[in-house]
Amino acid sequence: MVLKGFFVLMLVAVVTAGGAFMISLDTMAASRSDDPAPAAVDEKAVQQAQAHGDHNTALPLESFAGQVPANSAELAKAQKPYDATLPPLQSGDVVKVHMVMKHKVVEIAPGVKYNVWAFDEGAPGPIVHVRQGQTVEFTLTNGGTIPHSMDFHAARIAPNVAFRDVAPGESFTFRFKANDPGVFMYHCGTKPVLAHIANGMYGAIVVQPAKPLPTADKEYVLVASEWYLNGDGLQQPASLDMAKARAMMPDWTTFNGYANQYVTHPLTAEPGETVRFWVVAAGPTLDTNFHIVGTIFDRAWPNQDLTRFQSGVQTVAVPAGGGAVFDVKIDEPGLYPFVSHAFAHVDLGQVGVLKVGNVPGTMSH
Ligand SMILES: [Cu+2]
Repeated sequence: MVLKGFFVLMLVAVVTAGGAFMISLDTMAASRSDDPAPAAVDEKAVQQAQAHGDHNTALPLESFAGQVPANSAELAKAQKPYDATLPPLQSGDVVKVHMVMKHKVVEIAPGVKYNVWAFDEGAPGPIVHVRQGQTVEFTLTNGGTIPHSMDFHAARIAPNVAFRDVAPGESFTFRFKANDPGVFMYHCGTKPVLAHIANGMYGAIVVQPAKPLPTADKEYVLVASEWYLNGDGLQQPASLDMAKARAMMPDWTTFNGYANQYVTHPLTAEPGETVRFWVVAAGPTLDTNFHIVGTIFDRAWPNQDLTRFQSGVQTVAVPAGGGAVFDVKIDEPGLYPFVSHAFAHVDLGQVGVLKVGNVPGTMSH
């Protein structure tokens, strides 16, 4: 079925004491049938450009940003969101973690399917949670058709040994002691890494410091990432468009792999509770500029240096491949969007809501 100039307007209205703050998430799908025919290719110019290494010849690249089916609101409601809750710690000196690399089709936005390379069930992979000083015994089973690997940023270990490629059908185990606290990215490090991360091979490991942080009532893990599609993913699953990945032109950007999922299914807290966000920017290339609308971070640990925090901070850049930790204590009930304040990311889906208290109304109008 062909989309005919389909237009979805999601409005996130947050009523504050001072008035109304409104985020408009315009997801506008161009009419595919109305697309103009591609311009004739100047073969000679292409050859000349290629000879001189000019990759811009292939531009402009086609964007599928915001293209969702007519029943997208229904699909968003039916979606089971990625559980952002920090899982409990395990006891013992050794924590065993086993992940199976799988080829899967997952949804990355309502009705938008993608051929993901997944650690376990999807992208991001499972949240790993250990205490500083515990040993992680990690096993990767490659259920795919090409080599894959695992790179834990929380490890100090020879990567040529531990992060080596694992052949299809094989399993490989390595151990490291989680001596450095923080929230760290993990990812497949097989070449080309851009493709393996862009296809969904990433996740977060939280290493709780031996000296505990101030108490938090709720703890959530957010992995920011972007998706580069070779099709709209509506009729058949999209796959990676490497040219768009190199050009850093994502179609969707997400928290925990699915556009706007915590707008439809907000994270929750009670008024006066301290909420901790453990944030990783998986990229593969873009940073996330973490900000919560309507509040200010009581504590921010940029670059997940847990030895010192900053207070009264509005926005903190989390670099691709990096992490940061944030505490907020919100007293006034309401709907508080969390975003990457590089606002193209919000338009492409990297936005969620922290719902504080039992507030009336919904987020979508
Ligand atoms: Cu891989």
